[in-house]
Amino acid sequence: MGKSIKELRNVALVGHGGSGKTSLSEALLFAAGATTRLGRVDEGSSVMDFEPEEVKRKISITSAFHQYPWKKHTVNIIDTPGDANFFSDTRSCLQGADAAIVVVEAIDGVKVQTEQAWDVADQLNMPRLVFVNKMDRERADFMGTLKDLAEAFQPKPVLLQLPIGAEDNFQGVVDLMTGKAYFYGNDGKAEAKEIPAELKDQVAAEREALMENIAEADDALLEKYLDGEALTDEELVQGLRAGALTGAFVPVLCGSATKNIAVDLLMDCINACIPSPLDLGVKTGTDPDTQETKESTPDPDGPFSALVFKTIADPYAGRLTIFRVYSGTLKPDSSFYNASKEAKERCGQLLQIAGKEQTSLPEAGPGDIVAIAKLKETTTGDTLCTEANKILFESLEPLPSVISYAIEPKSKGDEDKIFTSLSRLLEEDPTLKLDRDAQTKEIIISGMGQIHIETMVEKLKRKFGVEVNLNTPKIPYKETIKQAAKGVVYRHKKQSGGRGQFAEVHFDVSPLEEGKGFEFEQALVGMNVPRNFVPAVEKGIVEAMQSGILAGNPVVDVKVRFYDGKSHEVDSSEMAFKIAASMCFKKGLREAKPTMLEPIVNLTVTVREEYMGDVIGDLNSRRGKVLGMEAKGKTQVIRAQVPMAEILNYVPDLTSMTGGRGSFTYEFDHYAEVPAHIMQKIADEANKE
Ligand SMILES: Nc1nc2c(ncn2[C@@H]2O[C@H](COP(=O)(O)OP(=O)(O)O)[C@@H](O)[C@H]2O)c(=O)[nH]1
Ligand SMILES: [Mg+2]
Repeated sequence: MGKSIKELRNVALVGHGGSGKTSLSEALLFAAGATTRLGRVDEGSSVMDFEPEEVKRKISITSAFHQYPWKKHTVNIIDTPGDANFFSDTRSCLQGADAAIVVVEAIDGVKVQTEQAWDVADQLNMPRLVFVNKMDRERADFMGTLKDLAEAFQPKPVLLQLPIGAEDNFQGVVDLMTGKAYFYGNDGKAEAKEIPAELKDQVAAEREALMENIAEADDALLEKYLDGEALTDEELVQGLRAGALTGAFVPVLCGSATKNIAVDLLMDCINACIPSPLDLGVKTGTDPDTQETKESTPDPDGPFSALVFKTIADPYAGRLTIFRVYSGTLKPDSSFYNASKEAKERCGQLLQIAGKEQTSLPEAGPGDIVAIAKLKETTTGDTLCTEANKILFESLEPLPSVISYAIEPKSKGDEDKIFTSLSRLLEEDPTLKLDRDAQTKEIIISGMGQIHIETMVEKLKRKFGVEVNLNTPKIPYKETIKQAAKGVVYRHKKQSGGRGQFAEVHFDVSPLEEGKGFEFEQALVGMNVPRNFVPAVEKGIVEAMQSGILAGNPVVDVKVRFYDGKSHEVDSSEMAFKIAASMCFKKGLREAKPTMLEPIVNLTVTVREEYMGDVIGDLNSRRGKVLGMEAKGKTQVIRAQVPMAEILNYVPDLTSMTGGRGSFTYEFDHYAEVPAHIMQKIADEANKE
């Protein structure tokens, strides 16, 4: 299709999980003739939710791409996941769109994920439309939903339609712009009819309100309107577009995705009220060499520039990089520059993604969303450009991971495979983190939530044939001492026929400052111990330090002064001294008030004001210390220090405490002594093993 940039639209569907984004995508594609049957999430026939993990759960896990033609326009749609577990992908993919269609249910209206998506659209300064879906469902309440929207959001929602009927009786909508009533049959085709008598007054009032809203967004129109002159249809259409583009207001439409009602009107509105890449104008970045501000113009003849907002790991086709072009034209089999990685890249085919299908494109210009396979260096968030005209765009940072599991292969020996295949999955999902704990030796995988990690495990099996178990990670406790033990003596003596074993060592064992680790001082005088046994003594201590006397954790921050001992001409050996040293060290620990240390993290919790009391109370019960609070708009940021062991399960707990209106990040800070009663529990647990 010959397309012009002016007639190109890039929209992302966002909103809470289950609001009908994927169903609406299917309806858009079907109504525009881009698909031949209406895909259904419930029947697993959706072209957008095609990944097996999505079909199984009937939810979107990763953003999907498609496009449709409508009345001379080409529209790229990005169907994003609504679930908090996958919100990082939603955020990232919003960067590929020029506007957001916020899908809400006519039943429950605004939910947490609606707010979060709205916030990201704010952050990206993105125009949006609201589609009130599921008007056919029982309890559908359009005006109630509108009230909900108006209370929750700025810019203000402005009605473009009124529904005709609701629930079982939802038949269509009145278009307030044209004053026409559209009734829909089972085939999704509209028939224009008289406005039902009972709606006439409401239509007149809402049309007046719409005109006023449009006029208010434009000074010239406002003047005319205040003078009592009616705005022409053309003025209304232009004013509506202008107001929607500048974000003076947010147009609200309604319908039913699964019954395909009023979806064609939504498509008209996407054409009419969403910016083209030309409307967006220049995209600002920086010159990586001079750090000066630089701009990309949506000109197909300019230098090429693009932002990568998603990567897909495919075990067969390799890595797939998805980006949005801001300027210039890219051709297949050409080379370009990755300004973020400071690396040259070469591409083969340019691909357009439509659900799970990929077709090759002859070229890609401003506004296009394109995929390239097998780039070497490029990852999500990178800016692509030309080496002669370098530019760097800002991109949203991936959200920090908040939940960790220890991952182990089901079959022994698959450990390396876990690492190689997981690192491929990490490429497509920057919120996943992989680590090996130096102390516990566990492989730790971190992510956004339990379902996030579980779907990753399923993908690992499906894509790479690796099966794993998930466990609660072990806490890397440490052991140390609180006071010195002077003159600790241990004699190792064994006489079992033939040559015996004999060694005696005298130690002072004393605590060191936190973080100092281990210090060994050789302070022998006289010839009681031949000096060639000293290294064996140190080795014996170092080995004993691997496993403390309380619960077998590594011992830290201890000094041993080796000042005397005894030896035997025949029976003393390195082995004997090593054993003596190790036993003497343990004896010393026992006499030196041994204790256990646990990792403490710095925790930052962001919650709505009204939940602050509950969250702080809960932190106290987790042995947390609240360090401070700070108000940020309607939210409070709480900073606290909490033992790591107490926040292993914080994700679901915070979610249930705050109805999902809370988030947190944490990072390791220091080690601190474990309270005695808890120490006993840890020791009992460890000694059971
Ligand atoms: N009755 C009714 N159900 C709908 C409508 N749109 C979606 N659904 C159902 O709502 C559920 C969630 O839909 P889905 O498209 O997966 O929502 P998403 O999570 O926002 O992508 C599915 O069971 C759909 O069949 C609608 O307009 N009317
Ligand atoms: Mg979905």
